[in-house]
Amino acid sequence: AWKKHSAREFKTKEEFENEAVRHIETTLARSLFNCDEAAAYAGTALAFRDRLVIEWNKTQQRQTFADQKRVYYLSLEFLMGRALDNAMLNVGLKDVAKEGLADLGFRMEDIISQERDAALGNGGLGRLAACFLDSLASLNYPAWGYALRYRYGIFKQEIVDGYQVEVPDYWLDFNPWEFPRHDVTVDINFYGSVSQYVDDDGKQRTVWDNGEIVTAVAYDAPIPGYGTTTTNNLRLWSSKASHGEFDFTKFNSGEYEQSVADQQRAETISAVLYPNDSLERGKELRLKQQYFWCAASLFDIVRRFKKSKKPWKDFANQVAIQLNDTHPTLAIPELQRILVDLEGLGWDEAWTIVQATFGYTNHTVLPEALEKWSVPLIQHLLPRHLQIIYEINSQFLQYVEKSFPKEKDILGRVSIIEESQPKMVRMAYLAVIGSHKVNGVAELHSDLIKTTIFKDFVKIYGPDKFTNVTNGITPRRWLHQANPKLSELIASKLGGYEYLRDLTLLHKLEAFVDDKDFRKDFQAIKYANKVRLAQYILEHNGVKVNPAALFDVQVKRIHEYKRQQLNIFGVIHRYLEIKAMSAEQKKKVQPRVSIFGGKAAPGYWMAKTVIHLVNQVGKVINADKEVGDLLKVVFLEDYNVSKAEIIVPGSDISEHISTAGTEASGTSNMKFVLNGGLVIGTCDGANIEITREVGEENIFLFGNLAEDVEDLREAHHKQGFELDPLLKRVFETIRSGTFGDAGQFSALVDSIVDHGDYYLVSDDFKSYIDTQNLIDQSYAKQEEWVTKTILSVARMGFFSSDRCIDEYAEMIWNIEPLKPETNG
Ligand code: DL6
Repeated sequence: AWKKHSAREFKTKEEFENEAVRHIETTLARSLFNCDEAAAYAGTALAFRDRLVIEWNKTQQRQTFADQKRVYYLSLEFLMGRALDNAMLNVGLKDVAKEGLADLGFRMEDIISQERDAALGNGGLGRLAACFLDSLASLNYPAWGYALRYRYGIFKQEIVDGYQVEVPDYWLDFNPWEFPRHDVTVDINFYGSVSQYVDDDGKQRTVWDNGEIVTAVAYDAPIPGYGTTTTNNLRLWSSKASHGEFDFTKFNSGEYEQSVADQQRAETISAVLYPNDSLERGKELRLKQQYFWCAASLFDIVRRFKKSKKPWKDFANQVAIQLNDTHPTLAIPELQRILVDLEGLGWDEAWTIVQATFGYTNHTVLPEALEKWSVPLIQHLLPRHLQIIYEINSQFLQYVEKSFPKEKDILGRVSIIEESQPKMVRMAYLAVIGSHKVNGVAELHSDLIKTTIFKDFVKIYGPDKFTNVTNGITPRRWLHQANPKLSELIASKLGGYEYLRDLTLLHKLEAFVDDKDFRKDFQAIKYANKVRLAQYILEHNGVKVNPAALFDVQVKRIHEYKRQQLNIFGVIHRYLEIKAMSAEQKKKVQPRVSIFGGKAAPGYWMAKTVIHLVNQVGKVINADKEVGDLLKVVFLEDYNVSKAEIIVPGSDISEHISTAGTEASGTSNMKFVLNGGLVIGTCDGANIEITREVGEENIFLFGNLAEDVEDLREAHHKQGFELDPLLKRVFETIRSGTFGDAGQFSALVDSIVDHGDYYLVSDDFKSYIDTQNLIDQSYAKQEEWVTKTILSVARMGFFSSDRCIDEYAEMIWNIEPLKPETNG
C-alpha cells in the first residue's frame, strides 16, 4: 500500500510502539501494566494523530500561500464513522501498527472497535458529505467542511421486546480527533431589532442589534487524504454563552440556578442532532442551529478572505460554497447582509457576488422533506434576514413578471414566500435563486427536479443552471477498509493499489473473470465475510444462521418510501410458501437469511411499526422447526457506519426497492455492488445508472416506473384498486395474529388497503416476488452468480466519490487541486 513520508514518521513497529506507549504513559498517565484495550486505542490514535497534525498544518500553510480558490462544504451532517482505521490506511502504516499492537498483546480489530462512531448525521446525506471530504483531500482540493459539533449524535437504537427505543449518543467522552480552538470564536446574534442610520458618506445603512448573543467556538478535525499528504479541515462549531460560564451578577446575588441558565440555553444550540431525515418540523431550535452554523462559518470564510486584502469583486474567485441540501440556505441572506450592511457594498454588487459564490445540491423531491420556515418565526429570530429575503424575493418577482408578462399564476408559484396561514419561506426556492448552479444527485433525480419541484425555475433561468452530479462513495472506506481481503485480491490482479485512487482501473478485473484461481479466491472472500456477519448475528441477535444461505440485506433509514414493508411482506409470503411445501419440495428451496437494519425517526410511528413487525416475524419464523435453516429473519440493532462495514461485505443481495421516483440516488446500493453483492431494486435513483454500468443481466430490477407512479396513484384515488392476491394472503396472516396482536400492525396494513397505498406496495408486489424467485434460481447456479458479481465489481469505477468531486470542481466550483510537493 501507499506510504507517506514526513519529518516525524514512525517507520518500524518499534517506533510505533514507542509513540503509542509514550502517549499511554504521559498523555493518559496510565501504566503499561494496566493498559486495557481502551488505553491501547487511545495510544494508537494519538500516535497517528501526531502524524496527521504535522501534515495538516503544512497543508493549511500551503493552501494559504497558494492563495487559490477554496471550496467550503456546508453540511449540517457529516456521518464520519470511525477515524482511526481510516487514518492508519491513509497514512499507510496500518500493518506496522498491527505488528506493534500484537507485540503489546492486542489484536488490531479489538483496538479499532474501541472507537465510537462519529455519528453526526442521519443517513445518506451525511454519509455522502463524509465521502466527499475523503475525496476532496485525496484529490488535493483546497477544501473545508463546516458543521455543528453536536454533543449528541444520532441516537443509539435499542430493540426492546421488538420495539425501537432511543438512547442518547454521547460520543465526546474521549475524542482524540478534535482540536478545540478557543481562540477561534464568533459572536452570533439572535432576535433583537433592526434600525437604519445614515453613515459618514451619506449612505443609508441598516444595523441589526440588541439581540441575544451566543458564541460559536471552533473545533477542528483533520481529514487525511489517501495517497497524498494533503490533510484538509473539518470545522465544527460548538455553542456557549457569550459572557462565559456564569453570569457573575446573578451568581454574586445568590441566584445560582439563574447564573448558569444562560449558559445552558446557549449550549442547547449545538447539543443535539435532529434525528429526522426527510421531514422538517419547523422547530425554533433547529432554525437557531442553522443560523448559528451558517453565520459562524460565513464569518470565518469572510475573515479569511479579508486577510488576502483582495477587492470584493474577487470573492467568488476565491470562495465557492456548496449548500448540502437546503439546511444551510440562510447562508445566502447572511452573506448578502455581511456585504451590504457590514461592508457597505451596493445591493446589486453584493447580490452578484452571492449568486456566483453558492451552489445548491438538492437531495429529495419528497414534498414533506422540502424545508419551509414560518415567516413569524424568522421575523422573531432573524428580523434583518427576513427583510433581506423579502427584498431578494421582490427583485426576483419583478424579473419574472417582466419576463413572463402574460403568465399571471407563475408569480405565486415561484415566490419565496408561500401565501399560507402563516406565511412560509420556501427554503429550496431561496437556495435556487441565490445559487449559480443547482444539482440533483442521480440522473433520474436531476431530471425529476427539472420537471417537478423546479419546473418554473428552469423556464425562468434556462436549463443550464440545473445539472446532475451522480453520487459516489469513497473506495478507501467502502472497499479497502471494510473489505481488506477483497481489496488485496484486486490489488494482486491489478498490480497494486492504484485503483483506490482511480476506481475506473477496476475494469481490468474483467480479464480475470474466467480465471479459476481468482474466482475461487473471490468466492472464498465473500464466504469469509458472510461467516463474519453470521458470527455478528449470533452474538447480537442470538440467531444461528448458515453462511451458505443467501444473505438478503436491507439496511438504511426506515421509511415508507424505502419500502421495508414490501420486503417484510415478501418474507411473510415466502414463509407461507415454505409452510405449505412437502418435505420433497422443501429440498429445492434456496435457504435465505433476511437481514434488516436501520433507524426510524423517533416520532415516525409507521416506521416504528415496520421495525416491530420485522422483529415479530423474525421471532415466529426463527423458532419454526418446520422452516429451520430455509428462512431466518433478523433485525440488526443500531445500524451505523461501522456496522455497515461488517454488513455490506457479507451480503449476496441487497434491497433498494423504493417507489420509483422517490429515492434521489441511494449510495449503499453502490457499496454493496462494489463488495461483490448484487442488487434487487426498482428503476429509481442511482439503480438506473448502476444498471447502465454493470449491465441489465447483472441486476434484478422490478416494479413500476417513475413515469407511471402519478397515474397509478390517481387511479387508486379515483377508482380504488384490487389488492394483489398474494399480498392479501399476507395481510390475512397478519390479521390472524400469527405475529402477535394484529392491532399493532393495523395502521400499516390499512395504509395500503384503505388509504390508497401511496407507495404502491400492492402494485409492485407480484413483480417483487417473481424477481425474488428469479434471484433464488440465479443463486443456485453459483458459477453464473460469481461471474455476475465479478463483472459488477469490475464495472463500478464510475461510482467513486472522486469522480463526483472532480465533476463538482469543474462544473460548479471552478477550483483546481493543489498538489503537495513530493518528497521522495
Ligand atoms: O444524496 C445523498 C442521499 C441520497 O442518496 C438519498 O437517496 C436521499 O434520500 C438523501 N436525501 C436526504 C434528504 N433529506 N433531506 N432533506 O437525506 O440524500
